[in-house]
Amino acid sequence: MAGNRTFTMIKPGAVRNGHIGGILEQICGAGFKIVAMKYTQLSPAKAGEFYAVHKERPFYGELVEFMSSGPIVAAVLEKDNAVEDFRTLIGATNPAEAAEGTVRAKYATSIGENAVHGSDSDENAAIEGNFHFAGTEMF
Ligand code: 3AN
Repeated sequence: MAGNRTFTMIKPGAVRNGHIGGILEQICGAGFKIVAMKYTQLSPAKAGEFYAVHKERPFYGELVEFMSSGPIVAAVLEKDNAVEDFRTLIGATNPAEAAEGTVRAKYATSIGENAVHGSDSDENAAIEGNFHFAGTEMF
């Protein structure tokens, strides 16, 4: 994937709370184009693999349990400066610190259940997109 792409997941809490439509509307309204998307559920093993970088963190078990607790929406998004602009759109990891109007300020309920994931680098965007999608599923 090129540097103008990022990867996101609408997390199980936001899906359960009925926010898929509101979040997608905000993402598309901010100028992101959806180049891949699926509604799916991660197994605990898959969630653990996705968040392997956090394995040593105290919240890892809780994170894996939460991320595999229900369906998610996974998507690859395209826009100039996608990674940085998307992280600005979603706001800080902790919703209490997220700027007003950001996705996490509007839809997150806690630092653990923070509504959406957004890649933190072009390199990780490519790894994470390829983790969820085959080349034939990205347009
Ligand atoms: P971000 O998703 O903003 O890049 P990271 O990479 O630091 O944040 O954390 C990955 C995920 O781990 C977060 N989206 C959040 O769900 C969870 N997480 C981070 N910090 C905590 C924490 N202190 N307690 C519980 N969960 C956390």
